[in-house]
Amino acid sequence: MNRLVTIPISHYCEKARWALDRAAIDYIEDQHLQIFHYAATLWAGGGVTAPVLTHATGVLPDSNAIMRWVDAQRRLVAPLYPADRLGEVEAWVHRFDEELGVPGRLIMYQETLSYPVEMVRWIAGSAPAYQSSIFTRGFSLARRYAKARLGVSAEAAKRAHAQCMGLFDEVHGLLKDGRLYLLGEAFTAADLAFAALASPLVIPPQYGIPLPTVDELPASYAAIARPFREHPAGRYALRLYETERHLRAPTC
Ligand SMILES: N[C@@H](CCC(=O)N[C@@H](CS)C(=O)NCC(=O)O)C(=O)O
Repeated sequence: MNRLVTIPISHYCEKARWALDRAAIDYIEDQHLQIFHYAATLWAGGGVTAPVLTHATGVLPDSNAIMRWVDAQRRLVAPLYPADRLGEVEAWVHRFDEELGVPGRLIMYQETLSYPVEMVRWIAGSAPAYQSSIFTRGFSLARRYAKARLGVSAEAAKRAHAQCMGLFDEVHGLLKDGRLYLLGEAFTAADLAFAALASPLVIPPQYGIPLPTVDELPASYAAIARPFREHPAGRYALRLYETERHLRAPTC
């Protein structure tokens, strides 16, 4: 059986989950909280980051490798990587990974690391209960670790905010001509990556694990999320979640 090792809240893991779900590929998800995931990803044959997918003949230690593998398993009418747009799709996915995934995650940590109990509830998914319990009790250590590993600070979050807003404006620029999807008329890995990686900013209700509503977020986080949700690119990400996240893609 395919096994996907994840950090449940991770939006890179969400990319992999979404791709597998969309192609109706069976898998077991093995969820672990941050730091605890190291044992699971390394044991699975991956590196220090999640997701890692183990399948019958190999190990894929990266969300983009997983999306590419999914495409190779099924002849989808709308593949994630259409052959005639490969370069463009890959370029957008790479940009979203670096310019949205990384700064969006930093904002999420900056805005939640002061709320240990709520945060652990939001990020836990179905990770083992002992992990949540240790995480909550050792939260000050986890907070220090997150700050050091990801460079979380108020100053960095401010820069991250400007970077994400700039990218949202750029995405809006693409969509202005009325196209249905980022590259035209078909959903691709670029759309999936944009919507999944925008999740910490737009908080989609259809995310792969239950998220708090915007009103349940700490006030300062909600004040950041609302303008992103109302931005045309944010509305686009929310629409993709609503219409595509739980859709099974037709095969040829
Ligand atoms: N390029 C990787 C990045 C994945 C990634 O950064 N995952 C984060 C979770 S959001 C992680 O596992 N971080 C753990 C760490 O860096 O210690 C992918 O797309 O799979």
